Amino acid sequence: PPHIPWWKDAVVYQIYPRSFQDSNGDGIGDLRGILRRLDYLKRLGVDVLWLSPIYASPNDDNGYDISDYRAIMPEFGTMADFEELLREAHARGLKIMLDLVVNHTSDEHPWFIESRASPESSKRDYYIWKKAQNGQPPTRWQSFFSGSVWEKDERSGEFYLHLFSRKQPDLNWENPTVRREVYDMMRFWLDKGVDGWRMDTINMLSKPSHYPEGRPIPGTTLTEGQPHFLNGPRIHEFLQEMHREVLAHYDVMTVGETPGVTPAEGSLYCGAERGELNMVFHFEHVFLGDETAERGKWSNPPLRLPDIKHVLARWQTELHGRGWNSLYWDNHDQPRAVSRFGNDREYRVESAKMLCTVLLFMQGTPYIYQGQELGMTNVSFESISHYKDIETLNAYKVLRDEHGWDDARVLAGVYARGRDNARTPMHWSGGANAGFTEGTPWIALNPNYPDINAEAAEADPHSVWHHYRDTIALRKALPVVRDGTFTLLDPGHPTVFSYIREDAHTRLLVAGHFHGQTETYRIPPEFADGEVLSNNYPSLEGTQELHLRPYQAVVIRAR
Ligand code: ISL
Ligand code: CA
Repeated sequence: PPHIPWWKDAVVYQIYPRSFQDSNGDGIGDLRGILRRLDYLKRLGVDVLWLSPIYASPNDDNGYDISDYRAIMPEFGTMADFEELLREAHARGLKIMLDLVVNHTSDEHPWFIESRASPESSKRDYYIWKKAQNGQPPTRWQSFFSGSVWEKDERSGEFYLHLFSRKQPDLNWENPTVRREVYDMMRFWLDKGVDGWRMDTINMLSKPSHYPEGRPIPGTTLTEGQPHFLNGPRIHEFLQEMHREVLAHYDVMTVGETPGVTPAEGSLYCGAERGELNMVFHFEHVFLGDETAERGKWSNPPLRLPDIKHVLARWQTELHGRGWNSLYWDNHDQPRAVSRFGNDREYRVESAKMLCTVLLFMQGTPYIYQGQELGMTNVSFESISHYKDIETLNAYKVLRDEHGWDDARVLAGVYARGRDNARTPMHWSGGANAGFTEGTPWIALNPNYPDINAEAAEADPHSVWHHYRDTIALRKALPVVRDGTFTLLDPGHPTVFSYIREDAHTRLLVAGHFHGQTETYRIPPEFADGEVLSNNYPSLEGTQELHLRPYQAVVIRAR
């Protein structure tokens, strides 16, 4: 039989350590907190834990701004804590992936401090410095976190590039010494026994040799630089080098975060024979409509299910047999999926389960973000003063001061799409601070924790949690989910997402209803008398004409 890499059978659980579990009462989640919850994760049935960054950081962007790649953030614990966590995870058969953030460092990293000290510094070329032309930087590209991507350094009068905040200067991947430093650092962690990497903004590493001006962004003096820095000229060369130098020598899994990548581009990153990555996170389903909306995601353009289905189906079919998909709805940068794609009020439980079913039965490696297994929801804090996320706070200022949006309009965007929706503390119990901390949490809790929490969910056999656990177990028992083909049914249907998974032995029909009304839905005849393997309702009405209840989801095996 062909060799099947372990990560094709794995289910990954993402931990945002700051918000997962505090162990010492300072209000900040930490490594010993994660240690305390390993048995919970084992009971859920996941295989791999991806930890968002745990390294030393001034926390301008909650750890995505690293000041020492080989040290643990003191707020999260010590290296001994990390080694214990890794040991205890492995003892339970759980693997641990770390976040590799090497497009940029913190401006407080010693490399940047030295680089900035003088144009003659031996580290100058570790970053991307440009001389001013008539006092101006090379382009007017907009940063992901608002404002220009160029920051003037008063000492030399030169500008440095930062695609994210000004405290996240971009590394210069053209410099072979930088690449060697990164590879050494990766070996440092892999030699400790780390099982893989999630690679932050990995398709932005290779910058163009010139800095052409981008398309103007209406209503601003800035331009769109993304076409020039996404999937840059040497990106595949760099990743193949990283693979040759480092990854090929370890049995690890890799997933690249690649905003703006299409299936054709994606298969260049994860094509089985290319020696780059195992899989990528694309953003086509979560950024739908943002491109053309005024002020992008903050306008929260309406979603159309046929568009979502089209995107997901294309990734399924175009990567089948070529690369490998990652499957996700939620992560630490996205609003809670049950609030965005489901109904977080009267059908919260049903819709959270439905989203679980349609996601986990596609081909690929699923990623579950902490709290998703409880059906945790978005939060609406009453004022901006409760928000912590740099992207949200910067956008708030720009939308008010430069675009003239009133408070209510900006907050509507924040409520719908802001990153802090996903970053409120994990709900462990209905007790004080949801069992997250005995101190004051670093960010306010979602007030619905008395109803939505892990303790209650584990005790209730009809909870979202049990649906996740059962669905994980079911997908593992059915090789067709890993290997079979994917065929989308009824692409234009406005509220039902249904598809067929098929191999030589098994045919499965998966159908999820994205609406709060009952819908009559006709299925192919061979499933009419099929076996219902999964259902988020106690029963299913109809045989060939299904009467799908609000947010009902079923999996039927043809006899
Ligand atoms: O968060 C986004 C939209 O709200 C994305 O545009 C995001 O900035 C992009 O996907 C890159 O994200 C990653 O790198 C950032 C960090 O802030 C994110 O948390 C991380 O996932 C910079 O390191
Ligand atoms: Ca703590």
